[in-house]
Amino acid sequence: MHFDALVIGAGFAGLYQLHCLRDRLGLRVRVLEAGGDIGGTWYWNRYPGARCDSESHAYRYFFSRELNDEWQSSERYPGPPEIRAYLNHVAAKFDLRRDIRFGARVTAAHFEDAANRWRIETESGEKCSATYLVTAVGCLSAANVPAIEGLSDFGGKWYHTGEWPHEGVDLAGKRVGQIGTGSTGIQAAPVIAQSAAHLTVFQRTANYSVPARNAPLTPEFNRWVRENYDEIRETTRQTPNGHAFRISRRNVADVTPEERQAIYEAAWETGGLQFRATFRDLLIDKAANDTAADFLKARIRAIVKDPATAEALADINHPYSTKRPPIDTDYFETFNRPNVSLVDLRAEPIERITPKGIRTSNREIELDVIVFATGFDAMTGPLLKMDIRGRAGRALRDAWKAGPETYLGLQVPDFPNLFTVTGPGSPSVLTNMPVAIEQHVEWITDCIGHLRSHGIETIEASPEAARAWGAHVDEAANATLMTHAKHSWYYGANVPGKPRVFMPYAGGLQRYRKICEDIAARGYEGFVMDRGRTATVALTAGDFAGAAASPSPGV
Ligand code: N01
Repeated sequence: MHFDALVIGAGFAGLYQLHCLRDRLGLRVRVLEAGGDIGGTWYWNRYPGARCDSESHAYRYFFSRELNDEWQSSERYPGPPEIRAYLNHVAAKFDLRRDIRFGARVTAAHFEDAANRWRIETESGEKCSATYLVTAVGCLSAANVPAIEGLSDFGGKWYHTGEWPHEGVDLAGKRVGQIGTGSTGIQAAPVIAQSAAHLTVFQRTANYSVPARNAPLTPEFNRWVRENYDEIRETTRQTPNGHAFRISRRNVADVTPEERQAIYEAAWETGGLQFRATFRDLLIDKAANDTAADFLKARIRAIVKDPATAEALADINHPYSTKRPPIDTDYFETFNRPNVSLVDLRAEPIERITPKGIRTSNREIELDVIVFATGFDAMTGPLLKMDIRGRAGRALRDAWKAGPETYLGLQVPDFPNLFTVTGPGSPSVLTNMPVAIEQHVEWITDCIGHLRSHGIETIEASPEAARAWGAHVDEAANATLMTHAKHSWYYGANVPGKPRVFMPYAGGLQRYRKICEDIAARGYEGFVMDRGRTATVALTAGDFAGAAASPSPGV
């Protein structure tokens, strides 16, 4: 069957892309979704303690005031069931389900030069084709289970948090080992500890965390959200990271040490990702960052009673927020429970998994369940899992051998009419995702509308523009302290053999939006239409100058 557009994925991105292409442009669209229902990341991530770190009033679509008016969130941070309920409401309101095929995992997408179309194949062998292919596969959807020797011999059960069984896992009375202390592990450990007989947390890298301070939302707050839709929406569009809070304009050095302490204490009490918005230079000045890092380490030492455990948890070797900063509910407090212990893998690395548990260099720890909170093959992983081939059969895997090459994170040279929502090279994971998604989906919709109204058959990024954009993505990252955490997944460092390239765009979502708008207004500068029929303009990183000035500390 042939469609005007195929969209891969039915999460926040795929649902809105379907609505835009079908209902605004009038195209024939099909969404192919690997999961059994809509939800994307929230369909798969059902681990204990899973919750969104963005606040409910910002973690939503802003394209429809009516939709905003209709929806009431129950808590400050939405949990997966509430997010799925929200997306179900969206799907029903815009009648989206009829164009979504579930259980359809795309394995291959090949561009046919002669016919100017994409041929798509799913795992079950289903085939179809489309003029435009939009990937809405998420940035964090390819689970990363580290290749630790002996896993296949393990006599208990093991799970990755990103592929958690939908029926749940009964951990009551079980000895659980959790590997990983990123955002996911920090959410999961306190909840696992409540039911497990014993929880052992295996920590390779100590991490900062700020209390989330989740709470039910009052009717007054929900009324405020309805009545201030325009202002909230505007804030998410004007801030570097798409949240509904602004980053302070003051620098750390603008206040006295006492004032600074009071500011940090107030932010700690408020809780959430806003902690990093206390000063504008936290992500660009190491001395400024040290003051936040010291404050947070002191908090860990004050909370955790066992001095050795406190020291291992506070022994953090990257500046605050240079890896994605977690927020938590009682994470550090959890280590005061008698049924929780910490294994510091820097002192005693894992040697192997045994039939009975995990053996470190010092001892064997017996376990019934291993929870891998070990993250994802981020950003490129979900795309490279598929066999995507562009002009002349060129594989995306080959094109990206040295790291992802994109123009604006939206298109790849030699892959015509392929659009990558929140692709590498875009702000994506450094932002409150729905806001970045809306911006991409609307830009793609306008672009396809432009092609159709001008009788243009193909659009693709020019190699020069992609190179210039890549240089600018590097430049933007280098203007921040994020280069101090080269072992983060932002650099692909968590996946052995993955090229070490800073993948998201750190120049700020508001500035990125402006760059995308300007490029479109200049006739899609840097893109090649119908293979050269419309001239492209050669770009250099300097063409995006100034964009690195306002780094976006990320979600
Ligand atoms: O994954 P991570 P995550 N042996 O990669 C450790 C988003 N998110 O799932 O740092 C031992 O951050 C690894 O150690 P190290 C958010 O963007 C969003 O927690 O590599 N340990 C690390 O501690 C987040 O950033 C929400 O040394 C191993 C951990 O596993 C992203 O998802 C909620 C290991 C992995 O941390 C990913 O977070 C939760 C090994 N072999 C998450 N391999 C929202 O609110 C890895 N580790 C929307």
